[in-house]
Amino acid sequence: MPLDRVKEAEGILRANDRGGYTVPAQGLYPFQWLWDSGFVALGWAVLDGDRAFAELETLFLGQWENGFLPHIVFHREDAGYFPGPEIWGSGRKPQTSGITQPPFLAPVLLHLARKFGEKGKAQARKLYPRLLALHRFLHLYRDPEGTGLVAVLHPWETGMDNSPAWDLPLKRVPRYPVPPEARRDTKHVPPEERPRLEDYERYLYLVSLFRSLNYDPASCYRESPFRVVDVGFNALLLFADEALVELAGLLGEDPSEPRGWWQRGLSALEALWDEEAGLYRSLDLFSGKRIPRATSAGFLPLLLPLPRSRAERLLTTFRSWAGEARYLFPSVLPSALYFEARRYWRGPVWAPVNWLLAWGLVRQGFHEEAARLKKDLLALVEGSGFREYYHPFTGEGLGGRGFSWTAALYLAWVQ
Ligand code: 2M8
Repeated sequence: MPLDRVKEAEGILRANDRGGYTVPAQGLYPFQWLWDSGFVALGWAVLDGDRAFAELETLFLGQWENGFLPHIVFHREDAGYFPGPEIWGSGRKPQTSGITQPPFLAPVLLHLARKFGEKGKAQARKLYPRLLALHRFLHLYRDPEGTGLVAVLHPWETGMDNSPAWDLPLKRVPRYPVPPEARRDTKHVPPEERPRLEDYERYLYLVSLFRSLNYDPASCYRESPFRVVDVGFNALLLFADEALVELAGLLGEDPSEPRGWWQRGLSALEALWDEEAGLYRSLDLFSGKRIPRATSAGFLPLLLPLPRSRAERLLTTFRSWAGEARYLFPSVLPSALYFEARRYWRGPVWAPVNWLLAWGLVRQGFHEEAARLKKDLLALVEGSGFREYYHPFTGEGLGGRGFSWTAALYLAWVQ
């Protein structure tokens, strides 16, 4: 791996470091994002263990008293992002958003605790109760009927904002007028690489609704016109529940509560399996139906223990996708009508997805495909720099530049 790219990756993390937290990209995303911080901590772990733990500790400064962890913590003011803290009006200090993101944090803490020995365990002990409180919040308030799977109430909570999987459920959400000039993202990035205005109008309707409910979790769940069991979010939550069980073992804590969530969730996940399509699909809780869209999130259950036949079926689907793209892994099946090669979560290749899928493929023993995901991501970075996402046919870099999670995962992968 080219040494200058390693240096560049390190330079990006240092340039995006705001002292205890890392912004995803200068200008475009000037605050701390939940799941970005998880990936970024893996990169910091290569350079500086204390800084890796600090990333998570600073994120948890934004945790609410009920265990909820917001998807953005606004540690400092910056007018460069919309919607900013004044729109969210969470009334918290530090100011935060009022929705969450995939809780990809316990696997990171487990990795850090193992990597940094006694010191790592001492740090993990401080964060463990906070993580447990977050998971408890999610299993309680986002699964009030105890089905084993949790709901997301906003497309931003999935981390895959304008995924085609949300097109149909989002139709139930009214449009809230957003003057095009209010958006800041399209000033940093060409509009054809970002979500459409119509999507933003629905995103903002949900924000105004949750704000009017004072972010009360039970009311938000009840009132939200968008209520989806996202297969990606649930796979990552269950993977994180499993990591909590392992952390509990490492730290001498009682693992029974996370083990219960994990076991119940694993059997409930069966409802998301689509045998005919050979992949998992999200569930729209209003229609009660699985959402017929082929997205990369449907492969994330590879991170979980799966029966052999299921894992092999998923592998077959993976291979058929691989036959349709030059660079893996496209966020949407390229031959699908709703695929858009340059538009954000509707087609491009994303570093964290490659990294998570590779981890899952290794877990299932599919080393060759995991190696391909790594090879492709490294080739994209080496050819096009540390971008937010990449064109799956040409390898062109898209979206933000100097992107933290791409730099961090590159470091973690080449170390
Ligand atoms: C993107 O989402 C934010 C909203 O959270 C946005 O577009 O304004 C997504 O790619 C999300 O997954 C990511 O965490 C965030 C920061 O990188 O940007």
